[in-house]
Amino acid sequence: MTAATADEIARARTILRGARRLLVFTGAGVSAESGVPTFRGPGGVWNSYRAEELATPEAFARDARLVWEWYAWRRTLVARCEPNAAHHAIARHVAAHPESLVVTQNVDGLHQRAAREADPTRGGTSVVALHGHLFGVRCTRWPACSTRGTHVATIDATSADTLPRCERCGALLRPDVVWFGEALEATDLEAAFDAAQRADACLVVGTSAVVQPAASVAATAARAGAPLIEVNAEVTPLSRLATVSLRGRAAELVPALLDD
Ligand code: BV8
Repeated sequence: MTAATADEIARARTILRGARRLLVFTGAGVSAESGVPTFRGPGGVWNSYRAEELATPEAFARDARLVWEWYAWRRTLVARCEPNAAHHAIARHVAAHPESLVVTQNVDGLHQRAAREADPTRGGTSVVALHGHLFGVRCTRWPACSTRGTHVATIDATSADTLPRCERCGALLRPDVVWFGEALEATDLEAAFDAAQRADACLVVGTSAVVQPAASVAATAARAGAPLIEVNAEVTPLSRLATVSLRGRAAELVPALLDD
């Protein structure tokens, strides 16, 4: 479905490859070709669920089993997914340009896996995951209880009694993600907006740019003077801020923009 012209790709490529401090901002669309469903648009998971039903602290307080069932399903699905050519091209570029940064809304961990493959030393520190980690959990009594970290074991959400519990205090564990109505980690926001202010170019891949405050990261970079290059299957609210807005698939366009 690539509608981007060779001239648009060439112009975008010149801008991106000339950047020393590239900010890469991504959403669910960068992982679509890895088999991870997007939230909005055709086949999006929000189509069969309403975000308010599942991705909120109120939903978890009302029905933790249902929310864990949804996250258990996504964990099982994402565990079978691999980073695609877009994740790898981004990781290679960022490994070769250490002042660059990936800021993602995705919780699937695919950027971090590609980053560790491209640069085992810097690896995951080149990725800021604004909305948390699908394979992370934290105690529902956090920060009073300090339990928080990676949890890859299968979640049994068949009943409230089989939901994961904190080994330290016995309280329920929750997914370590940012739900609607919850604040993002201050350190993540600071890193993201600092990178946006300092970027000399911004590549936006696969986001509908409707979720805040994340979507403001790319807009901040554009307003601070960084040329914005957008890769998306559709027009988004960021398209009008883009120097070049490319219609097409991330796994096809991103390597064409970044690879040698
Ligand atoms: C907060 C959880 C305050 C993890 C998610 C203004 C300012 C601040 C807040 C708000 C505001 N206005 C409204 C709000 C409230 C709310 C919000 O933004 N609502 C929206 C819906 C209007 N924001 C919040 O609640 C945030 N918190 O502000 O707290 C606060 C402050 C202090 C103290 C207390 C509270 C928290 C938001 C985080 C919500 N959590 N996920 C999880 O389970 O995943 S958001 C969810 O949406 C995902 O993280 C997802 O990544 C994110 C954004 O979606 P996208 O990534 O863009 O994905 P989408 O499917 O929408 O689009 C995919 C795109 O890819 C499409 O454009 C498609 O065309 C394209 N595409 C598809 N295939 C391809 C492709 N492109 C290229 N190639 C392809 N192959």
